[in-house]
Amino acid sequence: MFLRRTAAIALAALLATVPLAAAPASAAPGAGDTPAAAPAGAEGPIVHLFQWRWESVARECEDFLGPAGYAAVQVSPPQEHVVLSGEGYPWWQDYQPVSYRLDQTRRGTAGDFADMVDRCRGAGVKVYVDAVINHMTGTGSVGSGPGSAGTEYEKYAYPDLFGDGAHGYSRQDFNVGECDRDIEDWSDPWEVRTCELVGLSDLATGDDYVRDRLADYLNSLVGMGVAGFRIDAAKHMPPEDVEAVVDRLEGTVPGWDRPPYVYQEVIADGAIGGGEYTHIGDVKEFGYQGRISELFAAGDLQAAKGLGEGLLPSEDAVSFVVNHDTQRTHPVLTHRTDRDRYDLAQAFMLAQGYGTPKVMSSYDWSGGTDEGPPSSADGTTEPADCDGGRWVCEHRALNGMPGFTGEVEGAGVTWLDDGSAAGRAALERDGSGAAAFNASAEPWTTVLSTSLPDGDYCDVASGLVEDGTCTSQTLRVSSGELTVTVPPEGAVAVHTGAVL
Ligand code: LM2
Ligand code: CA
Repeated sequence: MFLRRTAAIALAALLATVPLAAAPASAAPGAGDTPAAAPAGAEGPIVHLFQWRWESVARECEDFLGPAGYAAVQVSPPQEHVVLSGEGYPWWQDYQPVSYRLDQTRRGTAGDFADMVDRCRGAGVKVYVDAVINHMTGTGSVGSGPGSAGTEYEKYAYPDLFGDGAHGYSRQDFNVGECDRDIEDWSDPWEVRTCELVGLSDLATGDDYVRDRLADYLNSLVGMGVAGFRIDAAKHMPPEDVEAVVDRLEGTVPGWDRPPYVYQEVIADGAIGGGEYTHIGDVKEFGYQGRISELFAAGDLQAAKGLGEGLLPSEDAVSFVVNHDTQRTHPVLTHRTDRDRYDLAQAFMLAQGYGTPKVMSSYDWSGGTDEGPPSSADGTTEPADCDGGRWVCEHRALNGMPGFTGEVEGAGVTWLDDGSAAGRAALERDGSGAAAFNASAEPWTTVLSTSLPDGDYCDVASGLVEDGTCTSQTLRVSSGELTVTVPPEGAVAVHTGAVL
């Protein structure tokens, strides 16, 4: 253990001193004779439909996500999970895998899952899966049992990973021989990556057997048309381990003709930086998340113009205002604290152009932060309903803003306001879009000087183009001028992809 630890510290020190540019690039598609390819860059905004049933996601892809311009939907973990009836079926059951079977989870069957992937693809929306690959179960109220699909397990013993009896994990497939306790010293990268995260049995991701099983799981999803992965707890695995699994992924997603997109959960701190993982795939930028929520909570839109400075390069980052963890643990700006301002922050993120934006769509809770989504008595999740109840459906309030993000991709940013009001800002994405944001209680009428072509545009901050007509107000650009009245705590946005 001592030797391994010393080597790991030396490696961490080395990684910290290697300039980012020297990080090895993954093989290009078609290079050599392996199917592995460089993970694809994202192709537009993502929405996280947290805890939604598969058939509800399928319906939402068709009814809203495709028409609104979302490129992808992130779904909650699809693998068999623990069932904690004694704890009221908390949402985080899903982050304790029992096997990689999709047969039966709280969100539906394997058939429902496959149908969702097909229907979302038909609507032009990719499905990204939350991949829990750092660990299996923990030591909660239930230390063993059948999982959601009936597989027997106990901590460090998962005999049947794929339902065919061919492969399992046993004690040797975990880091328990290296470190058999919780992470205590978070300043030590070796410990963060080898010991147990909140008691969860930590997989020996350095071993080929484990890497092969993880790749079997992810490739079975790719084979169904799953087009990307959020790598859960990536920070808790050495970059070379994550890379070894990503290198094993199929090079082409059926129906999308490109490799899977990979983005990683790395909550960067003094010990571990996001830049250690950007050669593998994109990284969730928690620095952006912290700043945008604080600046919007404070109503400082002028300062928000500088969001992104000093963070990961935009092309390596996934940007977000909240995720399912921060809305519970650091609720600075959420649907519960200040709904209008929070919606405004997500709209601003979609317009500003830093990173690949990921919109959060939540369910509300009243019985504490562990409370699961609306469920039946057996812990099975109920269909999502945006017309009432606890499903918040924040993504619906953003209307056609994701289409704005897609249309203006790559265009430079020019600020159009005069900078005189802290709570008001307007921008142009050069030649392709313009938007104005108003974090104040009064409406804001202003004339924007824009390089957008003359014409009638749909306001996608409050509507969408449906069957050639705008469901909201139409705004006219004439001789390079666009007059807008931005509602209190609201936005106005137009782009060249939504012209009437
Ligand atoms: C993540 N990203 O890296 C997820 O975003 C986060 O939601 C997950 O934690 C975490 N990593 C592990 O996948 C959640 C939840 C924890 C919960 C775990 C496992 O936030 O509270 O831990 O999932 O279900 C729970 C109990 C905890 C207990 C542990 C093990 O809350 O008290 O620790 O299970 O039984 C003894
Ligand atoms: Ca680990």
